[in-house]
Amino acid sequence: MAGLAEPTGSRVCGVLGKALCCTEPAPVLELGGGCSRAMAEVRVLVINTGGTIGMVPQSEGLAPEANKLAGALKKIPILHDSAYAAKMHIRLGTDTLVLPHSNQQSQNKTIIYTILELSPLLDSSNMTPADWRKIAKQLEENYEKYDGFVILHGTDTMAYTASALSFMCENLGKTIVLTGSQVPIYELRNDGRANLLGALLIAGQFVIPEVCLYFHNKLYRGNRVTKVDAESFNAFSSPNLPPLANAEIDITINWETVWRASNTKKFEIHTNMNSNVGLLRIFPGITAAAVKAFLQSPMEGIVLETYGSGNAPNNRPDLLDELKKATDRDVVILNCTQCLRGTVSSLYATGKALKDMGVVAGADMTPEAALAKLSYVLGKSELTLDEKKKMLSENLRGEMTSMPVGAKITLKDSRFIQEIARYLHVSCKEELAAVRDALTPSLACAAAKTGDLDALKALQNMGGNLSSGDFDGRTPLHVASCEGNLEVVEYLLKTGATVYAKDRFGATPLMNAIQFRQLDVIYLLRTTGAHLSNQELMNAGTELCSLAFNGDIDGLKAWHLAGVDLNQCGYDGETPHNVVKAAGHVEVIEFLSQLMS
Ligand code: ASN
Repeated sequence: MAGLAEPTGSRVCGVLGKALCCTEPAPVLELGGGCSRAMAEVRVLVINTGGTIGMVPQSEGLAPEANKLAGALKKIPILHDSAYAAKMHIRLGTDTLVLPHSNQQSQNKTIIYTILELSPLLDSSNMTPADWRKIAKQLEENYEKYDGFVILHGTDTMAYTASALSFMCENLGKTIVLTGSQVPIYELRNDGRANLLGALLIAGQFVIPEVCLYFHNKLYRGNRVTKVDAESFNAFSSPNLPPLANAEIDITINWETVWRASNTKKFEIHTNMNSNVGLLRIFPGITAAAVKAFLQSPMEGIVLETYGSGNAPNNRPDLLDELKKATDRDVVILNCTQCLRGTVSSLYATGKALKDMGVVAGADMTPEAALAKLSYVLGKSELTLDEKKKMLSENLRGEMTSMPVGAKITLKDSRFIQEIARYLHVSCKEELAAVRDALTPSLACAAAKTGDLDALKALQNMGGNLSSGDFDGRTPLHVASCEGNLEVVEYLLKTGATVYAKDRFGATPLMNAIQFRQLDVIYLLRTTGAHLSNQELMNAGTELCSLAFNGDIDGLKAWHLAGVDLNQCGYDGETPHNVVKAAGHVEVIEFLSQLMS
């Protein structure tokens, strides 16, 4: 992102498991030497919806105050580097701030963040699905303008919003982090500063294509959390999934847990959430009349919060009858446990009774995630009832633990890695995994270069992460895009490679594909949501004129496919069309004229 500011700072890398680049850090074996790298700039949008983090005491109690946060943050040195901001070539808007550089390993990017305040700011207890929609719309509108997103939100219903957004954001490729605090950021002792700082560092530096929730030094999958404490700073728990990241001395991302898309579709939002859904928690002695009343029309789906591993009384025909009548009326019932940990199963006869009447098993989903999923799936009016039920039982965004299909191939299957491990005298599982992780980026990049799909599959089967970058942050997707290995590009995208990975020179796979005029690859990357940055789009004019001058029609086609306006002027104010007319390349003149007509 040239033009914003000259890159400053350098750091030393080379230690096992440290964060090195914007995608997965390539774990490297400790070889003794280090490498210095310049800081790239990234943009993060902070959508402020309200919550305690920005509240001030008012006559009725704590409530959010509008138009205050950005100004206040500018006065907090750990959240704004005013000297750096003053040095930048472009003027920052009043709501744009710069995160200071830190000497810790955890920061390898200059994070410039803009605060967008929604109106009115809300205590999250006042939020409704209309507010989820409002947030989703902002994400859609700003998706291509920013590298990552932070959503400031009250803690009371943050788990519901995080769950809802995880479903509403389809084919997500960028990091979205919800955070907030238990004490306002304006107070002397507060958790807001640390939470905002951690969320910004993660959203700005890592491509974790999920709706996450960051709180008290931990990054969770948003649809796995529940608020468990109204008084502690440690307010959230993710009982059935370990954190995606831990922010200790370093921010360590648990890359194996990060959810990966398995398609090549573009980001879009689904806003048609069905409101005729609800949560029904059974309890000993619940009356059939209460259940009947709850299931009345217009109710279209409920999450039934049952005991233990999904059990409801099977000695209560009156109750079961009401549930049966509802499923017969096509009301969808999704079974979740009241327990914090564990999953719904048909281990007990009391659980099987529900399954037999067409109740969908919700595995280990939280009630918040189950409700949001129900609202999302029932909002898909184009689907049949059976399709909706099937979708509810499937793992859509990592919200549930699905049963493993087939045995997993282990490290033991790789003779090559084993040989290297033997040579290096490593034997325990962890050391072996470290060798694998250190070798995977180089091996995968080599396989991507030669188009060796089998080698890539083998690396993936043994648990290697095909999204890791090499020493220069170049991922297999960068390499395959340069080479035009379409099959490999497709495979990598389907196994979760991110199109937003930037190498140490700031280049994305899309930029690489343009440089090497790989038209098919450009098309596929674009379908998957790849786009050029504002800066790249703005700087294209001169390059286009040069291509026009040289009669390089494939080069022009590549930029066109990548979404660039071919009428852009170069540095001297000439359009590519004027340049090519002067140079007299007939084929290019025709191509540009066709585009203009
Ligand atoms: N009532 C507040 C909210 O959810 C609680 C908080 O943010 N800590 O907006």
